[in-house]
Amino acid sequence: MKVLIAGMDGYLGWTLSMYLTNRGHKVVGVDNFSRRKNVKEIGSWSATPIRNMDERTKAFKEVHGKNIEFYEGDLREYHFVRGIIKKYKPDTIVHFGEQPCAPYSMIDVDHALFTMTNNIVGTMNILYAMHQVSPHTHLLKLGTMGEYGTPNIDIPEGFFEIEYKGRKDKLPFPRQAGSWYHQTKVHDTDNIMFACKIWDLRSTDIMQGVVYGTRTDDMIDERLLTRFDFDEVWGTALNRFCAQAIIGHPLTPYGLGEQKRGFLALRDSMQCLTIATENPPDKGEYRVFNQFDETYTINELAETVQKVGKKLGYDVGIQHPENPRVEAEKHYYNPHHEKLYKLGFKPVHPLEKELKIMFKDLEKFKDRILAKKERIMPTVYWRK
Ligand code: NAD
Ligand code: USQ
Repeated sequence: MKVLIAGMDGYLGWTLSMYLTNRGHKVVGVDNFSRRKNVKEIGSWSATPIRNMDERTKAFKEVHGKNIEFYEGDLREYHFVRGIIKKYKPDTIVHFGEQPCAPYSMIDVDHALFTMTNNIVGTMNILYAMHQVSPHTHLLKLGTMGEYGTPNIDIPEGFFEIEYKGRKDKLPFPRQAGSWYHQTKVHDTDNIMFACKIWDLRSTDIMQGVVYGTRTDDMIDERLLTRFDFDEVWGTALNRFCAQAIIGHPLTPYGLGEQKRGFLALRDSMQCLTIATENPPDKGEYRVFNQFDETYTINELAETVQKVGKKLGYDVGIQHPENPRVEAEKHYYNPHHEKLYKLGFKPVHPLEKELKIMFKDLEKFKDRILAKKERIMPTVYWRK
């Protein structure tokens, strides 16, 4: 299949580009490198020393003998988006190309507006361009489990049957996002659903949980590593905890630490996205997959990292900083996730095994984590 990856330079984008190419797909990518710039802006960097895109694609060719094509460009520019989609007429567009970080979106009005416009405009441009020049293309769009929030009832995969005042309907499950970033995904969801309805486009909206991990099997050379963030703004929970354990910083479950989320390993995210790519929806179909492996409370994750760290000889402490976010710290959480399993998804590694791989990888970059140690404790508060 021909696959266009929007946001190819990112954590998931670079990883999927290699993964799909090695499965025989033809991959073309775009990115404007805003992630690299925005991480630098807050005084941080990736623990893994990531190469520039030219070096990455050359190293991939050298190591795996295959080509990955790349174009620098901004998804907010309609003519760029239309041009690339018209040229390649991809079977699938995997759309990662958004500002993905909740704390970054909560810094101030400028960061909130950047996140809103970047994410919503980029997705609108892709939808319009698909309609105009490539209506057969399948849009595989990265949304987030965080769109649903933490309601006191089970969370279905996108839609649910509801009876109200004696009448029944199948409706989109209510969204209750917890940051300006998560709100952009809700707006995208509405826009994609509408575009599928009026233009007969096809799309899979992936409600993905939090991804963790340092590698996939394609990264057999250090030049092929993907980024790995650990600071208070850009790092996600489990990745942060591993980096903290490596440098002897106490782990940081916020508040009570009983917040529950869906998680999946980077290699499992690749497997799921490949399954969705290779099993497209019908023309006019908008479908939702909840993409995660297991749910854990943040305390469970911290305790597991502590346990694995201790086995490997690290002295791992846990502290509970004041929660910088506005979120339920104790709540019901039971999201459904059957569709990907029905299509063949089999999670590859249990959590503890993946954590051991992460410890081993990150130990090599301990100095880079130590160098940004002052960027670990939270400074971005939702109620500031
Ligand atoms: P990332 O920031 O590493 O990757 C996104 C890439 O898109 C970056 O390289 C960035 O430079 C690029 N980009 C952003 N705006 C762009 C624009 N206007 N034009 C061109 N390129 C642009 O993020 P990630 O962690 O790889 O996440 C990828 C997607 O998956 C995001 O949409 C995110 O919201 C979603 N997601 C991520 C996770 C996770 O845990 N990493 C979980 C659920 C959903
Ligand atoms: N948390 C801590 N301590 C930390 C970091 C986080 O307790 O040091 C808590 C947060 O308060 C939150 C939970 O862990 O309750 C998850 O936070 P996170 O930073 O790991 O993830 P989140 O902000 O939700 O965002 C990440 C990705 C985003 C994706 C989302 C999936 O950055 O792109 O959309 O995970 S989900 O969480 O399902 O919405």
